[in-house]
Amino acid sequence: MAEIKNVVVPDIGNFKDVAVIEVAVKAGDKVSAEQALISLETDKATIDVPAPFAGVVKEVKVKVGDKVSEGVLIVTIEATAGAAAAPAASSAPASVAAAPAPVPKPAVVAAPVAAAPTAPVSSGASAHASPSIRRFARELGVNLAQVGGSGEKGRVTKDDVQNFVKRSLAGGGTSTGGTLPGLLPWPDVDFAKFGAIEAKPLSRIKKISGANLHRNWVMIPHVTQFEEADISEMEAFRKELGAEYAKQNIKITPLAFMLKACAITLKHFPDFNASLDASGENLILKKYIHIGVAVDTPDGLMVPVIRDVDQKGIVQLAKELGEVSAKARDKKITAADMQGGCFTISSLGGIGGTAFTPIINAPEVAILGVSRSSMKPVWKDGEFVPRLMLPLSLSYDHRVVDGAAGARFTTYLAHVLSDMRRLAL
Ligand code: CAO
Repeated sequence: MAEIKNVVVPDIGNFKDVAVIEVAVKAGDKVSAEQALISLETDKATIDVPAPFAGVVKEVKVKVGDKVSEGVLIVTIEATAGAAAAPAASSAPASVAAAPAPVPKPAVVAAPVAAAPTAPVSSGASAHASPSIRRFARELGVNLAQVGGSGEKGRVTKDDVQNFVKRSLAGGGTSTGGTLPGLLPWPDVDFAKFGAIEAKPLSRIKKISGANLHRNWVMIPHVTQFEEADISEMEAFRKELGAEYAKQNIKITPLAFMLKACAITLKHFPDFNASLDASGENLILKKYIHIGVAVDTPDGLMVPVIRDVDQKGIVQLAKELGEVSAKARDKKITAADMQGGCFTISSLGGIGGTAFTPIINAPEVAILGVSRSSMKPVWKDGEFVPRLMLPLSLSYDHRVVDGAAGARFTTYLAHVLSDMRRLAL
């Protein structure tokens, strides 16, 4: 005959009178070994108490809100014939009907702490949920950070996860490209109620680049690192070179120097000249340096790629830059011209601004934003001297690049730009 065994609160360290925050089973439920029965919460951690063996729950002896300590009876379970105690407890006695069944090691997660206001991304680690709910969410591929918690103190419950999945499946396409799981739908406002309006359809390029930008913004945990490079010497040289090549109709802009400096820096930091593969588990390091350049056209943004930048000189790069931007603006650019990039430069220096946060061009790892240079007083050798400073904004994928590496990259890049000799290396 099947035995009915007691399951008690196992050793949970020094905690006493711990609150039951979730009861995951009821009488009649079939449970498997290790399945969570109840969740407990201390001020430091959330603990799942798992079933020590498979069987059918006969009685549940606790309810949400009860306070329990080690040894308190939680449930009774009629063990499935032949069910062995879970491995963690296999050496303990399991056959005496009235004796408490040995309970496997409880699953513990640290209690949530408030995420830093600047935390670039949430993987769900800061969501308030018990280990069993975390496991449930993981099995369904749900990011807990996106699920609103309706439980006590904002805790995410099983119902919250299920409702989230239902909402996500029901959230079909909208004019804004689909509702992201957990987000409110785009506001549908009758603007004409407030004054005259005119509808202007987005260009084809804007629609394509918009969808890409949206995906990249949502899927990549961006961090932007800012830096200023002293380009006083570089600018003097650029002007000289510019006068020389004007006759050949080659315009030497700061961007040609930026391309070269980035190629040198990418060589020095190979993890930036790389892409995550589709599985997200491998970084593909590239042995070539092709750099995309964002070009503003009347129809929208295009990013032609300049190949083997490390192997070309400033004049050649300036020439190619002129050619590709003209091609983009004349709508002659092909899909092949925009493929194969390892890194992107987006320069708004010809327009203005002091800094911005560019969006990474997936599957690249980083993008450099360049703003307008300006003369600034710089403290040098005991006095302020006027120097031409170029603002740089590097956005990088924080899954691949650590903050320290991001800062090293921009520092190195600024160094290369301020020391012309390094461009020749
Ligand atoms: N600081 C100061 N002046 C700068 C500068 C900088 N960082 N960068 C360029 N300039 C100057 C150039 O020297 C040039 O001056 P002159 O006409 O007096 O010689 C002027 O600004 C215009 O430069 P340009 O725009 O013709 O050339 P470029 O090589 O700097 O840029 C290109 C080429 C194609 C990148 C640019 O035309 C462009 O389209 N920029 C916009 C990119 C963009 O939209 N990015 C945003 C993407 S996210 O939406």
